[in-house]
Amino acid sequence: MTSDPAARPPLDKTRLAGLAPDVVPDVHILVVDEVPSTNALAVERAHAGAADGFVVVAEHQSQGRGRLDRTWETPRGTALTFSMVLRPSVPTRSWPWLPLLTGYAVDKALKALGYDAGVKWPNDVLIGDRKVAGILIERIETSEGPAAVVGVGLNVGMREDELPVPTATSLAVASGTEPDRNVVLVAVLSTLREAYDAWQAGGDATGLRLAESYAAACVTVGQDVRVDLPDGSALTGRATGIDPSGRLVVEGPGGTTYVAAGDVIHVRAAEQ
Ligand code: BT5
Repeated sequence: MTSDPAARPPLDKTRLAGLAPDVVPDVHILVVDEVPSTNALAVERAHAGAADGFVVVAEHQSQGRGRLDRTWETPRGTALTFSMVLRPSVPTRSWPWLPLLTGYAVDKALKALGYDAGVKWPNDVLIGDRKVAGILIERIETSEGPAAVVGVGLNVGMREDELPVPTATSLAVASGTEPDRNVVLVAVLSTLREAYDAWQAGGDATGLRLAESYAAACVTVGQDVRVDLPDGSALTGRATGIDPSGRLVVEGPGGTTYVAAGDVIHVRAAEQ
């Protein structure tokens, strides 16, 4: 593993800007050195007319955002922090699938690269029981219609002592080797684009198919969980599946509850 952070190879602007369409179709990648948040920049660009597939990736974020005003922290050069503008043609009622679709694609790309990853509903990607990637989706109205900004933070090269929280891990910590961020980015973007195109093309059956594939990759299904809800209450029970709308199905003492991703503060494995 690289011991000197300054020696970490930078993102390859030329290579990423010039990716051939057969490597990753329909993306245009902008590499920036430092921004407060790639999501904020992508939102700005979407308002200014950026097309579906515009991606901004930063060497460093100074104010990376998590969900619900939480923060996302990664030391310079150790992570992939990027956001993609999407302008889906599917009805907006299907858009709640976007965070799950993204988590599914990141998980699939990591598995293909040899990591033992899994998705935690709704949109965290884990290795073991530690978080390697987080996803933040923002939906906005632009003069060209509704758009979504899909933000992904993926811990790549951090050493154990560089991880921001004890619940985090990185690809380097998980495998003992620091992979090339350019290779990982291309793998994630191509898997994401493929999943997105299949979702857009799939019509009404897509939710069902996606629910099955997602459930198979999802470590939450089959676990006893505690779901913290915005009103301060908590739901406990066994997570038994994902419904065709992407909701988590929880069988509890009071019966079956369908939990939408937007309605949760935290999902945790229930204490035994
Ligand atoms: C997320 O929020 O997991 C969404 C993270 C999205 C980050 C990307 S980076 C590119 C784009 N631009 C942005 O500004 N954001 C997106 P949430 O589920 O709320 O998790 C946040 C929590 O994860 C924090 O409160 C910490 O406990 C923990 N955390 C912070 N940084 C982390 C990291 N690098 N790895 C793992 N966990 C982290």
